[in-house]
Amino acid sequence: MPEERARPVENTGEVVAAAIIVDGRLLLAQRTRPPELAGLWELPGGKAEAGESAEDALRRELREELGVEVSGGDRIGDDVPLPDGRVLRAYRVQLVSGTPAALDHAELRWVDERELGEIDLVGNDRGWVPDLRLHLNGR
Ligand code: 523
Repeated sequence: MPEERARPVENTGEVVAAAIIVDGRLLLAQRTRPPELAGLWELPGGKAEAGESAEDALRRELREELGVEVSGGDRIGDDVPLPDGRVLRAYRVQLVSGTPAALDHAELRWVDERELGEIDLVGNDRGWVPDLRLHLNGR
């Protein structure tokens, strides 16, 4: 029996998300898709490719989505398991060059601690808010 092939494809990779903080403000990006997430705000990022490190995925995704160069990648917050089997992880990264532009998002916004508590984040990113607050306050 072709049981192996009948099994649904399980995605085991990582989705990376970037916390970029400049002068006490965190960069958020407004999603355009899928329809159920359109209009909600997220830490920008995306799916790591096979064999790609989280740091490389962050650098590639932010180059593609924001037109900036970043470095670093210290973890923030907890892992978020996604329904497709992937895991979503947030990382603190530093802007190296460029000014973020909404190349793949509806809009970008720099939020302070108060605004972070008020903006409509995608559900998956909401658990990171307490840690993001600490970063906005302390560093
Ligand atoms: N999230 C999410 N929060 C968040 C990111 C970057 C991603 O909840 N901060 C979710 C949304 C999707 C999945 O992770 O369910 C993949 O993210 P996506 O769609 O931004 O990844 P891309 O850009 O690699 O995917 P394509 O649109 O297919 O290019």
